[in-house]
Order: sequence, then C-alpha cells, then structure tokens
Amino acid sequence: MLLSGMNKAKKAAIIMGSGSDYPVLRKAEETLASFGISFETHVMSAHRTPARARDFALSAREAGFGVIIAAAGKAAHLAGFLASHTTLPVIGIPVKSSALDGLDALLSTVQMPGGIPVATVAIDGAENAAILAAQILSLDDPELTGKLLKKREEMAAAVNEQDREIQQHGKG
Ligand code: RP5
Repeated sequence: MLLSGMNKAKKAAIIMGSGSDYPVLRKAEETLASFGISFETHVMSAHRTPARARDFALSAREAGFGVIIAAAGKAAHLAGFLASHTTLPVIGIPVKSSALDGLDALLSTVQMPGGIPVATVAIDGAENAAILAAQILSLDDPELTGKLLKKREEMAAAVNEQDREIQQHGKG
C-alpha cells in the first residue's frame, strides 16, 4: 500500500557558495520554474558555513528534495562536500568567479574521488544543470517528461528555422 504523500513531487535545491554566484544561478531558477518544478535557493558554503551545509545535505532527502544543484567558484568544494553527506544526486556548476576564469572551479568540482559522484556541467552552465535536474525528477513524473520532450521539440524547430533562413539567404 502506498503511504499518503509518497507520490508528492520532489523539490530541487539550488545551493551557492556565495551571494556573488547568484547572477549565474538565476538561469537555473528560471529554467526550473519554466518546468513548474518547486525549488529552494540558499547560500551556504563548504568553507565558511560547513556545519550548515552539512546539516542541509544530511536532511535534504527527508525534507522532500530529489536533486541538489550546487554552484561555487574558486576552490569549489561545495558540490562534493554536499554529495559526501547525501545519496541524492548532486549536480555541480563551476562558477567563473576568479582570476583563473572558472578553470579552478571546474577541476575542483569535476575531479571527485571514486564513490562520491558529482554530475558536473560546464562553467556557468546553470541552464543545463536545471535541465538535468528536471530529467532526474522526471523519472517518476510523466507530466514533467512531457514538458522535457516539448522543450526538445521547440529547440529542434528553432534550429530548423535557422537552417531555412540560411538557405533563403544563400538563394538571395
Ligand atoms: C566561492 O568563492 C563562491 O562560490 C564564489 O564563487 C567565490 C567568491 O566568493 P565571494 O568572495 O564573492 O563571497 O566560495
């Protein structure tokens, strides 16, 4: 027998290491909202507020989250730190916020040791992080799957339209 509330749609978490990361993360918020996904956005840091970040990750599944997006720049340990305290999927966004243009954050986020994965997207790749989060949450949500398919169709139509325009231009 299903327990009541068991099928309730899961939320996404957007966690950033600093308020200075927020301009990048807005795209993730917009994208999740476009799919009708509930989310919470928080600032917490693996280095500056480690206890709060740890407590969040430890209780995230019970709090109704199904996926965590974690964004940080420089020595970007946030995604890996959260991943080490939860078995929820964690998507890492390396943020370009340093003299090294985000390469430092990319390597810090992607080079996880065996056993504790972080699904790392491109530097500042907030839109893809949100789409991947939606794909994860769609596993037991046919309505969300339909929205993802519709977005793919819209993208394909836009590319086809660009091709038509280029062909027309060539003829003119
Ligand atoms: C990281 O250091 C943050 O994620 C941010 O990208 C970077 C700089 O943080 P602030 O010094 O602007 O707070 O931890």
